[in-house]
Amino acid sequence: MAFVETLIVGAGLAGLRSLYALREQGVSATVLEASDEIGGVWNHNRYPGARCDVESFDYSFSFSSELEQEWRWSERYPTQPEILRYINHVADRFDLRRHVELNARVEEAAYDEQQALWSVVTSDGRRWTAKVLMLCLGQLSAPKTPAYPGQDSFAGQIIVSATWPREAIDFSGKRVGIIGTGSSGMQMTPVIAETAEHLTVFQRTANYSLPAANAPLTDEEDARVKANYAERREQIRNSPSGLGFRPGKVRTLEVSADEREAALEKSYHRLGFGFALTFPDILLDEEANAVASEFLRRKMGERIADPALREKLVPNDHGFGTRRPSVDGGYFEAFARDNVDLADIREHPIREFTPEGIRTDVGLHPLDIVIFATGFDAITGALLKPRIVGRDGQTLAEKWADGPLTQLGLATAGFPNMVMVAGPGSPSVLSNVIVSIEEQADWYAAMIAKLKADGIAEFEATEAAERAWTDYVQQRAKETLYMKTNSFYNGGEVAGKPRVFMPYSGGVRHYRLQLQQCAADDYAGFELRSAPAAQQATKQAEHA
Ligand code: NA7
Repeated sequence: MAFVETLIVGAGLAGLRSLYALREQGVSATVLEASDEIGGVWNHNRYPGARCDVESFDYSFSFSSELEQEWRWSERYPTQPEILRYINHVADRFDLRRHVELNARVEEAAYDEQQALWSVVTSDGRRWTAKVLMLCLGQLSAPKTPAYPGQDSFAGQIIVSATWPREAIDFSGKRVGIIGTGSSGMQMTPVIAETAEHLTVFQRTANYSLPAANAPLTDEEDARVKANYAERREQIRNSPSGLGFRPGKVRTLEVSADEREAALEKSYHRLGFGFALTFPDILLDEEANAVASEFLRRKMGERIADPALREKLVPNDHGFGTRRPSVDGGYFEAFARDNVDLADIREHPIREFTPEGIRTDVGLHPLDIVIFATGFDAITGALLKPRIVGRDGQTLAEKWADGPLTQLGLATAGFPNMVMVAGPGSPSVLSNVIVSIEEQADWYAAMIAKLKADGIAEFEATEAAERAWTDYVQQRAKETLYMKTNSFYNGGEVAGKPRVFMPYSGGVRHYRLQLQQCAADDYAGFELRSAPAAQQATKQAEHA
């Protein structure tokens, strides 16, 4: 059984960045990674067209100016293979790999209250003990796949976008079906359409999307950004979602219709996700949101020539941004091809799979390959996959049965010496997640080093603090339109999941200030104990 000061679970961006931060603080750490490769979601989501919809320069680490200067992104929005290369480069460049155990899927982590130690078992029976357990399991990393009647009888191949096989899939001469029209489905559609004999996109909910305006990065642009990278990072850290965009100052309905149109038109072409901040109230006020939504519906409509198809592909059941929109590279245009069809499975649901394909109530779609691009059990799904047992034998799943409870998105009461990165209660999926990861990783590393220096055996979030923060997260969400529709922000993506808003919507800057304040107040909201609570209790009982 190996002992390490901190055990990190997950070798994606969060796990590797946390490992780096801890090492800088002189804290030993090992990362346990279930896969045989590092990279997290960027290792698993290898589907054609997979790409980040945050710009390359900003979807990257800021801790090393040498790294910033030497890495050359090739396009405005990075592809999955390029991000995976970047992650591998970082691991080699900073010698992180030797602290990573691959093929180590954590099955159970249990807290020993007497020793104040986490004991971790992997699926192959290996064991570790650690003082601190750091969960870096991702936000959109526990895939959610449907189970249709007859699915096992399908004679073709079923592929899940989030666990895409390593070997290349040849779509030529194949009849392909994609189920799901979130970012993953929208990204892969135009790419697969190019080679498949026929492609059917099965849509349940139409989604908003903006054109990505992707382009190769020129040497001039590369040099321009690198000359002022620190300034750019500062702007990013101080923007609401860590994307560098500042919200417009004037409210939507305070300007004339012409000015409104001009402002929306300008950001539509230049900003990607920044479109949501054209006016400060687009995600806060229904009237303002209706204006932005109507504008986008019109824009999406202009990309679809066939009126019947337009009616189906343009969303009409929720406001822009209340669910995660997409940034696409030719999704709507793909439907103009002769080999691409839409199947509206809201109107005509999937009844069953047969050996030949998918049957809806209007007939059979003969298929050779079916792709599930059906999303994730978001934010809490991956955290609840291993059995995590805290004090008094309580599991994390039991503790969070009615929704996640966290002090500042950092930790939860009853689970001493356990923290999570970019989890519920933090900006998480509402932010450029790398900004959130770096912020927390450095904060945790400093905290863990300080507690080590001060001889603290145990730190634990208090119930009062986590109740207050969780209520505050809900209250901030109520100031927005995010609870107006079901989404993976609020548990609406999984039947039976508690419907609570999970990420913190107050922005990365405000979140950082809260973290700083917590540390400045001697880790307010945490109990710091020089000896484990259980030992103290035993001693008190002996003295009594
Ligand atoms: P999303 O955005 O959660 O999209 C999942 C899609 O799959 C969405 O259109 C769902 O429709 C659809 N879905 C889910 N379950 C079903 C079933 N049972 N039948 C039919 N359709 C279904 O996940 P993505 O992977 O596309 O995007 C996540 C990415 O966003 C992530 O990789 C980051 O890049 C950011 P619904 O809306 O639920 O009706």
